Amino acid sequence: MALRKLVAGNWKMNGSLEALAELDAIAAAAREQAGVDVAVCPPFTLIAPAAQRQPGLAIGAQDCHGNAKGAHTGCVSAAMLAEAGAKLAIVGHSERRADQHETDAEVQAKAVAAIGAGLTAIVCVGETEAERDAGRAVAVVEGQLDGSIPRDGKAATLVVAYEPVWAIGTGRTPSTADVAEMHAAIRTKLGALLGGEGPGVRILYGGSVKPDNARELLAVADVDGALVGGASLTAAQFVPIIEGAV
Ligand code: G2H
Repeated sequence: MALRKLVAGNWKMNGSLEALAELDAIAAAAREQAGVDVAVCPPFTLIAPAAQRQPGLAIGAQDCHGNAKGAHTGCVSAAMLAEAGAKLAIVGHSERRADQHETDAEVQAKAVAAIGAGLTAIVCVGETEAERDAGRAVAVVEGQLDGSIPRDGKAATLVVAYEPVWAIGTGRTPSTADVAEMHAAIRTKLGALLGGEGPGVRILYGGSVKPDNARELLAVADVDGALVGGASLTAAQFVPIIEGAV
């Protein structure tokens, strides 16, 4: 089943009020490519000004807390993000799984909280290079899905992003055959976990997506979009990727 593609930018800990000017051309490209959904996920502090600057562009967060409120210094709830203008939240990015030691159970709680606040949750999974070299890539990702996907997830508000850890920010990407194998495995697993909702959940590829490889990656079966880091920071690089999704 061909799903409507989603191209989401993850600015990570980059950007500034001045850099929000990039959103003007990105929003214009999103309007022009009406067959593609486009989102940009800047740091927390830029969500509200980004949403105010381009109300027609979907703005997302890069994380949220799994609880609705409470004594969690430095954290932000999904409802707070929604109030700031966010429409999506990335959860379980490998940088957070590594740096903040987030577990599958915590990622699942964050996804549940995001969806409960009216956001779309983008749940990230992906194997390390050592796991791939050991022939365990599919098993590792299946295990992450088992632990991280909300069991009542719905296709309308749940997205999976497959990001091999070794491809993030390195300029390296898996072969299209390896991407196809993994996305097919994820599709099968989503069917097992979510039943009839599984076929409609979009599966993004992420990891060194650039203007010169986006079209090829986005043409792979069951690749329903891209999660883009470094190349989403400027319209000059992000707009060709959006165009490559058509
Ligand atoms: C993977 C990706 C965005 P980059 O983390 O989520 O980053 O495109 O820079 O590899």
